[in-house]
Parts: sequence; C-alpha cells; structure tokens
Amino acid sequence: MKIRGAGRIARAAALGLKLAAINYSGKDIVGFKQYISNVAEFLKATRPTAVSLPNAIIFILHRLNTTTSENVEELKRVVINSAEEFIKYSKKATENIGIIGAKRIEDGDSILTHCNSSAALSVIIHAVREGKKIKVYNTETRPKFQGYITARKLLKECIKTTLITDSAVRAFMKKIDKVIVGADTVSANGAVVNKIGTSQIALIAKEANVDFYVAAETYKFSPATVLGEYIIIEERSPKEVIRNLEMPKNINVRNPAFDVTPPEYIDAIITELGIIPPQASILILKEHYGWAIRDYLLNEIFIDEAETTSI
Ligand code: RUB
Repeated sequence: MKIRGAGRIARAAALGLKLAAINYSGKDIVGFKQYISNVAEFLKATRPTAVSLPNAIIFILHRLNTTTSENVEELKRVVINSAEEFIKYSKKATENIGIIGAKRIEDGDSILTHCNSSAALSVIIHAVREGKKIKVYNTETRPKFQGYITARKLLKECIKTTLITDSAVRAFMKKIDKVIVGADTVSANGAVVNKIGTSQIALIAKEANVDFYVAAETYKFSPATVLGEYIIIEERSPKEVIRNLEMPKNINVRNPAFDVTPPEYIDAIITELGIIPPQASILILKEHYGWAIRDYLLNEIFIDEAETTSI
C-alpha cells in the first residue's frame, strides 16, 4: 500500500523488472530468463486485483520471450527497454485520457470522484486548465482514506474540492452533473473493478440520471477475462476497519478493497485511444491484447498455433 493506484502499481512493477535486469550479473541465458520469471512472479503476487500489474509484466516478458538471442547483455537490454517503453506509454496515456476526457466536461459542471485515481484526476485537471469553472466533490474513501490524497492533489492544482463521507454520496448526488472514477481492471464484458464503494456510487448516479464515467488506460483491460477468468477482489486486514477501537473479540469484520460495477451503470470508458461504451471493451482487448490471449491459449490451454490465427 506504499504504492497506490493501478497505474502507479504497473509502472513500479516495470521499474522492478528493469532493476532486476540491471542487477543480474550471471552470464547464461537460461539462468537470466529463470531469474526474470521469478522476479515477475514475486511482483505479480504483491496485489491481486489491478490487472495493470500483470499486464505491465507480460508486456515485458512477451518481448523477452520472443527475442532470439544467445547474448545475455542483449536480453537484459530488451527487458530494460521494454520496461522504459511501458513506463513512458503509461504516463502519456494518463495525460491523453485527461485531454480526451476533458471534452466531456462542461463549464459549470459539478464533478464527483471516489478514491484516488490519476486518470480521473487528469480529466478534472485538464478541464480546469482549459478554463472551465467546475466544482469538485470527493469521497473520503474508507477505510484507507485515499480521498485525502485526492483532495491534496486537487488543492495543489488550485482546484477547490468538498470532501464528503462515502455514505453522504446519495445526499449530494442532486448537486452532481458527472461522476468520474478510475479503474483497477476492466473485464471483457465492460464491467469495471475499482475501489470499494464505486458500484454504490454508480447505482446512485443511475437513479439520479447523472453521467457515470470511468477513466482507464488500455492496460487496465484484462485479457484473462476473455477466457473466462474471474477477477480476484483483494480482501484487506480487518484492522483497517476497526482501527484502534476496542471491539468485542468475536466480532466478524470483512474488508474487501474493490467492487465490481456492471456495464449497464457506466455511460462511457475514457481511454487514451478514445471514449468507448463499456460494451466495446472486448474490441480493445482483441486489438491490443490479442497476443496475450494467444499466449494464454498456447501455454495454458495447449491449443496449437494455427487455431489462434483468428484472434
Ligand atoms: C486505488 C484505486 C484507484 C484505481 C485507479 O486503490 O482504486 O481508483 O487504482 O487509479 P488502492 P489510477 O489505493 O487500493 O491502490 O487511475 O491512478 O491508476
């Protein structure tokens, strides 16, 4: 939890692989590939929900595994370069989401955001930089209070925000024109996994006829969901919920960190490649992660190469 937000987590994983490659001092190729694969598994196990993490890693591993070279130094370069490429792409993507998403914000809008999402903030910040006068409301985001980070970041950009408790969202929805949140994972059917509480906000927005937008880079789309895999929801320590309060010992506390918002509650997903209806997520996956779906079919389902050509 020292590194938060799906984008930052992905960039940190890419940086981790880059550092691993730099620090490798062995000379044999098999040893290097095994070492990088072990580091990749270690990094992937740090947080289970944000698909940006495995997506950053498979991007680098795919490059490594499709390079034919007998030279360790050359393979190290492949890992380093692909990691740098991913990090650069990720930062640019967040910026582009801001530019594209800001077009949906109108002068005078009141916007609600939840948790702390760089992609959602990028939209708000770009709209303000374009001269649009907007009001922002942001939730505290219990139990880890990422909303405080959001409030601080907005203030740094001289954007005033009103901090509200998560349970006050319905009471404030009549003042809101648009909701913008980030994503940890977007599944093939357009459902979005984001910080716990997001789906409740979407439900309230739907009831009030308020537009609900998700800002998500393409590396937040999950190739494994095309093949039926479920997204694991991180369950965190009960201590985050009860804090230092004296509670009876036998009380049962659950603390899921994320929830799933169905596509019917999402008006659009803002990506760095354009604004899409959530139902078009499968197209993003086929176009940008066709290779990952093929790798998965070849390595885990053991079908042969010829059967994957239509993906
Ligand atoms: C952060 C969170 C964010 C998404 C998107 O959760 O749910 O909304 O990760 O963030 P946590 P970004 O604090 O548990 O990591 O747009 O910055 O990738």
